[in-house]
Amino acid sequence: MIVGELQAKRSGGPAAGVRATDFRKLDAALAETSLAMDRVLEELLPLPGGRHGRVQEAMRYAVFAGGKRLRPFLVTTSAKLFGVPARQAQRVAAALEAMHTYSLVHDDLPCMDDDKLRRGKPTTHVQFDEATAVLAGDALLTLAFEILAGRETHPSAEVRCQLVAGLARAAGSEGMVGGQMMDMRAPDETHDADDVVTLQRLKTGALFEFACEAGAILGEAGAVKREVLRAYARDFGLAFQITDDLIDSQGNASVAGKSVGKDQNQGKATLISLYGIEGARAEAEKLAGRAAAYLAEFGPEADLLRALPYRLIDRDR
Ligand code: GRG
Repeated sequence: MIVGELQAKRSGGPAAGVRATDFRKLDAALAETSLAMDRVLEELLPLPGGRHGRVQEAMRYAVFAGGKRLRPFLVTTSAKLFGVPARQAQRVAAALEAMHTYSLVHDDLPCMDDDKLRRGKPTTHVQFDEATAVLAGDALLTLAFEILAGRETHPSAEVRCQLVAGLARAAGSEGMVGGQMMDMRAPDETHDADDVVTLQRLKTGALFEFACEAGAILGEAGAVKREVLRAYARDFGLAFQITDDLIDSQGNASVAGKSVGKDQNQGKATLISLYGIEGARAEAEKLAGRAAAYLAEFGPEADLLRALPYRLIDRDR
């Protein structure tokens, strides 16, 4: 198990080489997922054609803008724990990436966060126009369900229904959309730490939870393993979000690939405004450790998942 070793390295212990090796393996696996995902998305996204080709161009622009493909990595890596065929996991991963991309396209619109830059490139509405960006987001959202419902995703209709229902719940008003609603209202309201955690768990965490649980759904795993993966994803997601906020607050646009300092300018409550930089960083470390510890249920086959939260909280350094 690598968790202890990773923690030892963090505190300057003797396992320095081990952590570097595990991070290297993880980086290689992330790069491999990214390439595989590009191939699968290339195949599943409609080719631009006809008088409506512009919306398909915008869908492709947003999907191939250079995202980290983290959610696909979580789907395919959790699916491997249950011996799920790669093709099935990749289809679910592609569906989730389509959903995630829709959320970013809409989040960047002038009526929401009004961002001009995403992943270091002009946002979709800047590159095309607002109406095209709204439609491209809508089409990506619906494409996600079309992929999940396809017979190639899993031979069992029951499993496909569970995937469709799981993604709908994670993305809807009790999940990501609900979190976005809270976020939109945030500057007008006061928030304590519990409110911020709820907001982040809905807005960012719900899709991560689905990503990890999807592997277990595909593998028709029992309730305990499903819940363990969800618990891992909840803490992982929060640690990830805190790190994203740290990057935003430190104003490094080249790391962020987007405009930074906006949370503070818009008066949004984050765990950084409540805990301070060092407090938030300590919280992210605690959550990363707890996320990894949830995976005690699994053996070394879960080592990449154990290393991932540590890798991600390292992004702001
Ligand atoms: C519009 C319904 C709707 C929801 C938007 C996810 C979201 C909700 C908004 C994104 C705002 C934001 C910057 C959140 C911080 C965490 C986050 C989700 C970052 C983007 O995810 P990454 O870093 O993105 O995985 P890449 O570009 O790598 O795919």
